Amino acid sequence: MSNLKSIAESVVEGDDKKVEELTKRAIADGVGIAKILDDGLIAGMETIGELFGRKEAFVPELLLSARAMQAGMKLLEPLLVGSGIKPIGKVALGTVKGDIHNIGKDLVGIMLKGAGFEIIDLGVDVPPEKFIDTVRAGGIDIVGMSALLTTSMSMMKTTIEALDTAGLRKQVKIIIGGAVVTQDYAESIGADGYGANAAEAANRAKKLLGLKGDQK
Ligand code: B1M
Repeated sequence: MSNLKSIAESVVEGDDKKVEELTKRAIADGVGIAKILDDGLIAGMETIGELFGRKEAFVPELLLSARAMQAGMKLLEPLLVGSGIKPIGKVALGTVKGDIHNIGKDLVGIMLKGAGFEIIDLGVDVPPEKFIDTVRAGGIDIVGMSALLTTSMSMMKTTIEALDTAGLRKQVKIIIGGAVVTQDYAESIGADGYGANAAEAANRAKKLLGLKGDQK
């Protein structure tokens, strides 16, 4: 079995120690970071998600898998993040109110940091008022929102409307994403950009600020 497949399986099994060990080995072997993420960590989360969808896995297993994925992400983060360079922009990033999924958001944060952005991580279950307060405090170029649930998706629209009502909408670009979100949905609620995955989110963010979007 390839190391990446083992990483994916260990994420499914929720074995954080094994994920850590195998991720370390993959890094030492010179496997690309994007490959470790896509074919190892994310592939594992996708599998546990499918099992959950078929009622063959339950919330405790999902939590263990999430913890295992994060053990791998912790090792990849420093490799993705540039050091000592002046930020190219500031992003306020959060998972919207009613939604506590953080893995995709964190991954987007890591990729944005790697692309040179400073990140204000607002966490999960973020109400519109918190986005508003953060933008009002100044210095934010982009608001990034994540949603994984059909039920929390509409909170993105609510947040954009709230920013508009507060007179702050025009001073920021808004980018959204998450498993349930699509380009069409982003356009329909007046977001400026959509990312299908973390790398795309980073490219999109750069383009929104008029910077070159190409990304490793
Ligand atoms: Co939840 N969950 N969950 N869950 N969970 C999903 C999302 C679900 C699809 C599972 C399923 O039914 N197959 C389903 C949603 C169905 C729907 O609404 N359409 C679901 C459900 C129903 C629920 C609960 C309601 C379950 C319950 O309690 N009965 C509950 C809701 C809690 C809440 O939020 N209020 C719940 C809870 C949980 C756990 C806490 C157990 C756990 C989260 C742990 C954590 O985050 N710390 C969990 C997990 C792990 C999942 C799955 C299995 C994996 C999510 C994940 O981390 N994926 C998920 C099934 C699945 O997606 N296959 C599922 C990996 C991550 C890297 O992908 O987040 O999509 P993702 O991010 C991607 C892109 O979407 C994009 O880039 C990322 C990297 O490529 N992206 C952006 C994300 N944000 C972006 C922002 C951007 C741009 C791109 O711009 C700013």
